[in-house]
Formats: sequence, structure tokens, C-alpha cells
Amino acid sequence: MNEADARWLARAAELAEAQVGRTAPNPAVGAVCVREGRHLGEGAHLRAGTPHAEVNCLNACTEDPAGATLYVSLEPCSTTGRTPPCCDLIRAKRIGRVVIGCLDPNPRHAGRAIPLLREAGIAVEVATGAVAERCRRLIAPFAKAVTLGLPYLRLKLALTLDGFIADAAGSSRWVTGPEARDWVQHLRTRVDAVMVGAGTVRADHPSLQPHLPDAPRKWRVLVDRSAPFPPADLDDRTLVATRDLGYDGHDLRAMLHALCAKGVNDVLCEGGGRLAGALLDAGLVDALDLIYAPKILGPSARPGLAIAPRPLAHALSLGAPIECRALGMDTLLRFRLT
Ligand code: AOF
Ligand code: ZN
Repeated sequence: MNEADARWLARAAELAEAQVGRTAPNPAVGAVCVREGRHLGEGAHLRAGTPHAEVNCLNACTEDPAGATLYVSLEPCSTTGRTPPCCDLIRAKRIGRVVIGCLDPNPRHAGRAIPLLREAGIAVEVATGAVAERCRRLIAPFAKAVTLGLPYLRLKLALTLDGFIADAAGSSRWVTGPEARDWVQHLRTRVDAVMVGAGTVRADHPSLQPHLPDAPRKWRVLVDRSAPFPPADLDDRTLVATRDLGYDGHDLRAMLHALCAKGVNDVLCEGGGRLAGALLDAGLVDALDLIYAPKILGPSARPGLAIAPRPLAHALSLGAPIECRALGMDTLLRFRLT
């Protein structure tokens, strides 16, 4: 794989990234078709049940793609699902070479495209290095869901500098400023479901739907333990954990398995502090986005990370942040736990 290959593959990854949050339970995938340095066409997978990235790409080609190189951010599928195998189309179109961003973790595929395409006389390469890592990151939620039956879980909290998400009376509007809240809106468009604990819903009545105009509608997951919700908080995209996910008030892992079975690969949990703590204690969190506001509330406010207390020697350690940046007056700190 040379530099030009890495660049075209990066374009395929970019096409996929634009679809993140829209393709569940499928992964976001992008593809680009190139011959002798000329871009013939490109495409992405837009929605589960519709054609895959390779199909959209090859159909968009401005000329016959025979002999061309197909760059695809994920291994082409080799079995029939809701749509026919992309490997068949790649052979039928007489593509000369396929460059794959990362192998498909779906056990039905898992590298099978490589011998299949090679047997048909097609050169196949699997990327390495930064662009390969980018392609793998892109499908991390799909990879976790398809291998473990659990959704990728991102925990996002807006905190005061002393780690509180609300004052002693429960008021949390607003801890962070408008830039941070806009950033959260964007984050919501990139996941399949937004989850909150029951206390937070009762206190805040958050809509949990992205307010962006062309964003797909998300599942809302309300994690209750017992008391029913006022119907005003419920709609056809709302799942109440005890009612719809068989949650028993204790086994969060089983609840997440049930959520994954509904086709949710990527979950954003926005609190409250006890749910956040319980998810961390259970080792169910994959990524942590903490937004710190330059405010201090003092003790007796509501902690955002209510894990079971630990001695310093056994503190929950997150490692170095993968990103640290200003959002207006606030500071975003991002951690990856898996
Ligand atoms: C690809 N290109 O764009 C996507 C792929 O039910 P289906 O037919 O849509 O197949 C879904 C599976 O295909 C999915 O689990 C994953 O393994 C693969 N997704 N593959 O070559 C694509 N979205
Ligand atoms: Zn396919």
C-alpha cells in the first residue's frame, strides 16, 4: 500500500464517518473506486436494509470500473444478509484490486472476502497503520455489538470543577455553557440511543433528541428501577428499561444485551451520577467524555461519578486523556477505557 492508496482509503473512511449514527445495526462503510489515479466514483452505506457502500460506489462510477481499484473502509461482505454479497458484485464488475481498511468483525465474514476475491484473480490488500486504525475506530461500536452482543457505551457528563452535575436541590440547568451544549447535540446525532437514569428524567425532562434539523431520530432509553413514568415523557422512540428491556433494577449488563438485541450498537449515557457510577463499576463503559465547567458548588451537591468508594491505591484510573480542548469557557476531557 503506497501513499496514494492511504489517501484514497482515507476518503473512503471520511465517507463512512459522515454516516456514523445512521446505519445501525450495520456499520458505517465508505468506498471509492479509482483507476490510474482517476476517481471513477464513490459511495457509502446509508441505512441498514439498503445497498452497501461498494454497491453505491460501483453504481456511481462514471465509466466501466473493470480493472479499477476499489477502496473500502470495511471488508466487503461475502454472505447474503438483507442485501446480496458485495464480493459477487466486485467479481461481476471485474474489479482488479481491492484495498480493505479493516476486516469485518462479523463472524459471518471475518476475513472470508480475502481468499474469495483472490481466487477470482483480484488483488487484495488489507491496510495497516494510521488509516487502518481510523477504519477500525469507525466501526468500534459495530465490532463490540456483533462480537459480544453489547452496545458500545459512551458516558458523557457535564460537571462542575468539583465533580458535581447538579446542586443540592437537583438543579442542573445549566452547568456548562452554550458551546458545550452544542457539542453534545452533535454527539447525540452520532449514536443510536441516548440513555439517562430515571432521576435525571424526572428532574430535567430532557428531550434527548438531537435538535439538529436533518438528524435521524434516536432511541431514548430511560433507566428506571420501579416507579412508572408520566406518559408525557414517553413516545414511540422511548424505551423504559424495566418495561421494554426486562431490567430488574440490578443487572445493567443484561439490560444492555436486550438493548443491543433491538439493533442499538452505540449508546450515549448522559447520567445521572448513580447510573454513571453503576455503569463504571460494572465495567460497561467504553469511552468517557467529561465536560468541566469553571464552577464550584461545594459539598452536598450531586456527584456525577457516583462509583462505589475506593481507596486511592485502587482509584478508577482512566489513563491519559485522548483529547483535551476548550468548549467556550468549559473544558472537554475525553478518555477511552477500551
Ligand atoms: C459491506 N458494506 O456497506 C456494509 C457491510 O444485512 P446486510 O446485507 O446489510 O448485511 C449486513 C452485514 O454486512 C453487516 O453485519 C456487516 O457484516 C456487513 N456490512 N458490509 O461490505 C457495507 N454495511
Ligand atoms: Zn456488502
